[in-house]
Amino acid sequence: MTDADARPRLSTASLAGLASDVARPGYDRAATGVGIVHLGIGAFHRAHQAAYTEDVLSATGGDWAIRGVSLRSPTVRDQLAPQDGLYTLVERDDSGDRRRVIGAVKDVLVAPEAPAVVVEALADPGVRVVTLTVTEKGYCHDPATDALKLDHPAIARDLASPERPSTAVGFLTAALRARRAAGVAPFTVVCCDNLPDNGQVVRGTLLSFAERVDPALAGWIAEQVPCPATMVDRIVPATTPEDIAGLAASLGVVDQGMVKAEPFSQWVIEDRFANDRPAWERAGAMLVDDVTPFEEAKLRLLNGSHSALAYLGYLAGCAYVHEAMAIPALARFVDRLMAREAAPSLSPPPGLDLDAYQADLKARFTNSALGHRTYQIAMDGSQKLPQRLLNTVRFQLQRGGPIAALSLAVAAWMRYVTGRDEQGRAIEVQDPLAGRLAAIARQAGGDAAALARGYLAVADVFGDDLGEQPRFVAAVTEGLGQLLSDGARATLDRFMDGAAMPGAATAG
Ligand code: CS2
Repeated sequence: MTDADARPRLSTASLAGLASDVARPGYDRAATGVGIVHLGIGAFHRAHQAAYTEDVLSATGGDWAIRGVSLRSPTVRDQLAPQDGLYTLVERDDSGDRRRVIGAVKDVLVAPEAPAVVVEALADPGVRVVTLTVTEKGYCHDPATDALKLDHPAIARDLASPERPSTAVGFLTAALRARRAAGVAPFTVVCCDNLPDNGQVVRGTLLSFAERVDPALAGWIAEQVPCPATMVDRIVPATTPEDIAGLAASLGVVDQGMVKAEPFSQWVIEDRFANDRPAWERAGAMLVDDVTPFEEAKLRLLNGSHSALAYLGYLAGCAYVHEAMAIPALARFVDRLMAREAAPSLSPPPGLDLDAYQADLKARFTNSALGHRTYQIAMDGSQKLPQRLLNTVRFQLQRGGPIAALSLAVAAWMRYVTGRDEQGRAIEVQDPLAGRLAAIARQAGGDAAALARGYLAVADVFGDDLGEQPRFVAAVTEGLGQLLSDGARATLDRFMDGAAMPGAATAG
């Protein structure tokens, strides 16, 4: 970065000097008012919803600029403020890079520095849409039941001082309360996190929170605030210092806010808004009546495979997803997980060809230019497993269907969260339940059955039901035993050779 540091920063002033193949805002940024507040302005938002909004601004204009909010750290604000909010989206695959400068983000607020300013921004009558990417754990809900966790420390704090919130649901409530008091119409809340029925999750947590602050407000929200469901899809690995240095060398300006993504992108949105909305369909988004079948297909096929690749791949020594896909037994395992176990649990919407969808996913996972870390996907597994793998297990158990691959993927998560890799090195497990998961590992002391029992008793993840399902318990325990004694590569080889585990014996 020392070389790159001497170059000017990307900004309104340096924009004109960029190479002609770099796309840039095709509308008057200064004249565009804010219409969207986004909570959780990480790389995913900048590579996904902001890119769709950018296309809409170029196509139709309108006051749809985005005011970003970081709920925790000042990093993104500090990257974007010196750049007038501009950043480059690098679409990258093995054929090269396509670069676009995105101008849709007007500015970024840092919530912990000034919560009242964020409430005010959300209460602004010009804001008609609030989008969120706060990750699964950001809803502070029980992933097994979807209920807001009232004993979550941040929720308890926000309920005690609702006018100085720190959580997404706290901010939404404070802002809606201010809008209602001022006679301003509510905004539409658009959840863009990978949760099943994500509109319902945000609505449920919002109502449960608001009910405790002011029941009349909760009634108003129930009646007036639409929370459409969405399915969001684009692989967006974390930006590295090498990415920034490489872009600086090719652009001639330093962009500390750059994001990289695969070329593929999809957004399916339930068309239910309180007032007007950006014409996102002009940018390729699908506006539909029912998002559920798209969301389930994506969670169970894409994200389910991703988590399996992350845990098994990490254990097998692969830093990146494309490396995990290069292990033949693991690539075949993913095939089997998708085709035999996950796909039959889905009711695809008309026009969605599940076979073609799976083939595309496998191609996307082999993108070796992107550099998507298994460690990044492995994070927060306790919040991801239910919708990615366990709901599929439930479906298959009910009909006596195959669960072998699903069970091995779950066992790999368990092996991973013990916090030791196959060489005995520590894994820094990032998960809201990390402490509890580590304590279970310590207690079980390497005994597969005790370990599986301990983890299956975590109801936040497995509900009250799955630990009582003998087929699932047996398959997970056997998989975990093999992973502990033989390692991921040998376990996968044996699994794919068919000398399989109990789950495979029945129907599968
Ligand atoms: C990934 C997702 O990090 C993860 O858990 O599975 O972020 C995935 O890349 C996106 O959902 C793709 O749309």
